[in-house]
Amino acid sequence: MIKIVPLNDNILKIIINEKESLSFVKEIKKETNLWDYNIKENEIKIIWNKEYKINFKVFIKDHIEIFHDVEENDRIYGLGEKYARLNRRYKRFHMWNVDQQIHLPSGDPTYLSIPFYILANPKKFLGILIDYAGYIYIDTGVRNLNEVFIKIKSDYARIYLIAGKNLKEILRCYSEMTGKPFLPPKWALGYHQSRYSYMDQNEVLEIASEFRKRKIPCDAIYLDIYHMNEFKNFTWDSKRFPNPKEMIEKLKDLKIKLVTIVNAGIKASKGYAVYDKLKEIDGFIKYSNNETFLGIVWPGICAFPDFLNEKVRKLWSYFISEWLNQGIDGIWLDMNEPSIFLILNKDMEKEFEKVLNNELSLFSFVSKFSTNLINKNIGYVKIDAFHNLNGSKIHHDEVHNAYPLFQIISTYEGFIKSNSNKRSFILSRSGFIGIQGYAAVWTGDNQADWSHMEISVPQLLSLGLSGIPFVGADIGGFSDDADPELLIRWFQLGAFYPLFRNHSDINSRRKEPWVFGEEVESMIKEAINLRYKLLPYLYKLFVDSYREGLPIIRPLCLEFPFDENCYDIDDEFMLGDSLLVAPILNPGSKARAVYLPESKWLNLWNGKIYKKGWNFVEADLKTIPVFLKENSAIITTNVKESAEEPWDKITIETFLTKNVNVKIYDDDGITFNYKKGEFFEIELNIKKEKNKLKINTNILNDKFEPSFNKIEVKILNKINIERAFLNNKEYDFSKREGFIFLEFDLKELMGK
Ligand code: MIG
Repeated sequence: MIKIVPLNDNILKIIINEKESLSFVKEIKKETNLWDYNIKENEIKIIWNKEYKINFKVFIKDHIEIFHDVEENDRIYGLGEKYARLNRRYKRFHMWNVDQQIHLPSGDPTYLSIPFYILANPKKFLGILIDYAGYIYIDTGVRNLNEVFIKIKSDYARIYLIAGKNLKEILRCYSEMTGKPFLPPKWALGYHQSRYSYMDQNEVLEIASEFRKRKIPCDAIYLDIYHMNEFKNFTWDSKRFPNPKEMIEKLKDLKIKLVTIVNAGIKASKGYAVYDKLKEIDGFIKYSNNETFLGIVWPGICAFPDFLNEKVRKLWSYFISEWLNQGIDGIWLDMNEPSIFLILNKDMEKEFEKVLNNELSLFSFVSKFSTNLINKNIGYVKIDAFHNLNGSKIHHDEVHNAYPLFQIISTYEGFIKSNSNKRSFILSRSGFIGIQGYAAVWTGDNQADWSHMEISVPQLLSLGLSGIPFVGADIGGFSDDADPELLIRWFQLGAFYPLFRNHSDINSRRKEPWVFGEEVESMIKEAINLRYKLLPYLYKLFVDSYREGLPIIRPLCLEFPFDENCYDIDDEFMLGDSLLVAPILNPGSKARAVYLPESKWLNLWNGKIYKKGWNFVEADLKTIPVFLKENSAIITTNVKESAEEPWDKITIETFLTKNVNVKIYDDDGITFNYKKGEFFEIELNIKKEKNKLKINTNILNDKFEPSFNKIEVKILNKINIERAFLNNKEYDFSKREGFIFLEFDLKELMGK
């Protein structure tokens, strides 16, 4: 049975075999007459606003098969973190969270699944969202060139079509349906240092003071699994970390936050309070015979909390809050696909002891028993087990992809329980539709290789087009050894990742900013400094993201949806709507070709101005090509050692030929008071009229006293100004090194 329900001007719902089931979508219903549709047996024809046409064929078997047509010049965007280029057309994808070790196009599925994509050409923007957390297969043009083929392993399906006038409108609608992104604390926008593993408390403090000594900004340090006792969540290894309280206090003095890893598997051992308490409420995933489902992960034999069960979420949020109460600032959720090395059986137990005693490597162990795996990859085991969803039994197959989401929501509740007015920071590897409301995402175990750095760009851009803005890849590559050039280039790119984190594997050479000596360090430091300089601009982008669901880094097609030249470009991107970044992605390259869309662009490094089209741009090892769009601006501040520090002075750096509008936003950076309106926002209009510079300000909200008082306007292009006006009164300006500056005092402006 197929049913069609237009929900509002942008959204139409297709129901195949109506059934009450888990949903990840909030429906917003409003009168609409923009949708025309027609169902004839298994064929559906849909027209939106008399403009966009799409036809579906639906076959209902023990699973559901759907075909829809694709126009010749349609691109397909989205589908989460897949290892594919930005345009996902002519590929095959599996939606099934796994611990994927192959970070190349052949490595599919990946850690996180988002069954949402957008068909786009300059005359059509149509999103398709499949509201189902079990296995889905999507063929974007292999079987039939001009057709998408979807197979849903289920006997029911709910599909939403989202139509909009451009890509931004689709993303706004998507985020209204699935949740707006959370606003992180300011510190989370700074630089994060991680390693698998900083082995003890002294090493952690050494790393922290190293940053301060070298005057390299840093906001967070991560503890990987070795902080735990026997890899048990929410415990400390008392030999390595004899005095966590003292360590945390010292880190606080250095203004460095602490983020600790938490794994999904719980060591199944009586006497371990976390296990006992979960067992007490019957809170683990179970086999059909009601026994606890067990698998092998780092701690050995593990049970898996049933996060679909509300009681479990409540208990877990309590564990999280107690853990945070020690002064821990962030939670890093790993292995939550869930990743399981092997399903346990009796002959393995003895052998696994050897792994725990370091007599056998985990990989030899896993390959020995790999007949148990669907695929040779770790973490791709079949979980033939059940959950308890509001009292009814539901097979894991039906909810697999949403398992991490429920864990994340419960972790978020733990933050609220610990301090109801403090913003959370959760970093998760796996996730599903809606994760953007609660957590940031990193792309897992990449390698120190140029190809992995390159693919991270379309990967992160696509996560943004899938509603998830706060994303990053491990800078330098997680496993294998980086060389100096790769590390420099990756830091230069990573300074623009929404999540700016360096992490590395236990078996790889270290990747902290200073590991290749002074010269390399100074170039890396410059990249980190650039990030801190851009924080006010970046913070405003996070606020826009929270308000509108927009990504922080954006493919060119998002900003220029009517310029088809932009549609397949994924080695350049926009940071917000003003900056275009063209990273160097190859060894030895000291220049590259850069496509610049409409308008003129100013090279931030040398002030050179470029025209629309393909340009050849030089970039020595110290430089990443970055361009400011004509009549736009960035907001910068002086570099500080941490992102929480007051901005004191703001500089609006603009490329002005006519007219620029710019907004600056500030709040306390750590509480939810902004939700009560306690933020500061000012809008400036900067105009060049012949030889006159005219600046008009408009305070949009002043219920928070901003962390800066001086605002300076700096014009980066050479123009001739003879007189300047601030809010229609003649005002002093200066000319230094060929640039025009105008500086004013905010308090004065506001008459305070
Ligand atoms: O099986 O905790 O992706 O970031 O360092 C590997 C150890 C487990 C995988 C994560 C990686 C982390 C590592 N973890």
